[in-house]
Amino acid sequence: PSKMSRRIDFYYDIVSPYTYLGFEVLCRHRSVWNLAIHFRPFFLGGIMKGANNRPPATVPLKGEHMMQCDLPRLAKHYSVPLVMNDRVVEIMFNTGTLSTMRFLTALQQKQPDAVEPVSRQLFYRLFSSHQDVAQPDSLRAAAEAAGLSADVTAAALTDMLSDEVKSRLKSVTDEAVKLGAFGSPTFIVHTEDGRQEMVFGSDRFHIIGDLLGVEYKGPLKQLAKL
Ligand code: GSH
Repeated sequence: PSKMSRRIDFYYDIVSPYTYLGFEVLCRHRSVWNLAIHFRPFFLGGIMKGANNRPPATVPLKGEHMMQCDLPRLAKHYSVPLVMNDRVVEIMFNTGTLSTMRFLTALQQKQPDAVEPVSRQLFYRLFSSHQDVAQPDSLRAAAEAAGLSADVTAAALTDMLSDEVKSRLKSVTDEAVKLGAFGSPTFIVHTEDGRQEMVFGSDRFHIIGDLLGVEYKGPLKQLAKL
């Protein structure tokens, strides 16, 4: 990142469909807005606990609206290949993403440049091809699709089981709660005059633009290479 780049810390969990939208749209703005994006994988379950929040879909009508209307509309608007179905819901609410986020945390430690492409593959697996993202074989497949070597992937699969990685994920999650996070995606926008502003949601890019002093010109529909 150049001296002049604008910094955004992106706190996220793969489990969240709105976060998939936010992740892709943020990455599309990297060159347009000259962003230095710092990826901060966290665990949304821990955020919910720490913030005493509940997933929005625990209100049945809201959950149904998100699944049937809001997310399909947004996927089209942002041109992100997200398709909600029962399999996704089962993974979101039953399997969860604790091991997924531990894997990304392990990668972050030794191979920080791998975090973005592997996250993209994991989002794609969960929300487009509707495949598992928790088992070691699934993590390996996502890492391979992102172009990681077998050695790097094997090391991360071992590291993710260590106390160090587990507590690192916990401390990033706690740090996010301290910064005011109550859900995903959470952006910490570093303003020109040195403030840090918390922004929640994939639907606030116009506000992020305001905070950075740049114009949001829409979702930039071109897809990142998978
Ligand atoms: N309006 C936001 C957006 O468009 O991105 C909604 C994002 C959202 O609902 N995220 C969920 C969450 O953490 C996870 S999928 N919600 C916490 C909350 O709404 O309090």
